[in-house]
Amino acid sequence: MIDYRGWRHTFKLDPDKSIDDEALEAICESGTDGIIVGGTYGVTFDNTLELMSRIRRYAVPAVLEISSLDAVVPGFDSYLIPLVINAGDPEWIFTPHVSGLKTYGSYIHWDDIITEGYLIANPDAGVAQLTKARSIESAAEAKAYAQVATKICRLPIVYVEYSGAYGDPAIVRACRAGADEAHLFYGGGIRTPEQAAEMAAIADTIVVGNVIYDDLQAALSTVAAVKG
Ligand code: 1GP
Repeated sequence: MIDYRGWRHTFKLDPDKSIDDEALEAICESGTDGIIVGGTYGVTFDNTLELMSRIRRYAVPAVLEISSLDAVVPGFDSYLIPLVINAGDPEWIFTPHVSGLKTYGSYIHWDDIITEGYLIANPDAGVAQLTKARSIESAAEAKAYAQVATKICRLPIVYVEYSGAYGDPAIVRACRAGADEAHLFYGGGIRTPEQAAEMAAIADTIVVGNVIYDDLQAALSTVAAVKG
């Protein structure tokens, strides 16, 4: 299993978005700790395989965050399995996991599986709409969700997901408190070194996604802000 516990910075690449070879090289050789491959819509076996094989030209660790059972591609270093702890649609809690185990159960190397308690904090994110995520009403509630993930379900990771919007540091801090010794990922709306540093001061690992496709240099500047 990949040792994500030492990760401070990651880039998340979406198989449904195009990235040219030069930009991909810059991302993979940026000094980031790892690449997460994942997305909400349009993720297929073929586009995931294609992206993985291109990333594999580089030494950087690569993990797949599974969001579609049709797009489980062998060959990643590890597999992140999200459990959406504030899913409002109960179908999203364990139904996909049961289907996945029925289909792939005998092929799974359990040492390569990393489970994340996924807390969707931006109601406008695609994944919030897909899972009908319940909104987080207060910092106390955010802390309680993180405790559900780590103290009740004993998950090793809490991932605070603000995908597409920069998050509220008070909410992320509350998750930090609730997550206690568990590993805290933060992702969402990081576009500047200052934002990267601010969230990296709270979370163990920050995840930088969309800005890669809008402003590559801004994306690259987040690495030194965290690891510099
Ligand atoms: C998305 O958490 C990641 O799953 C990163 O968010 O794309 O907004 O950077 P952004």
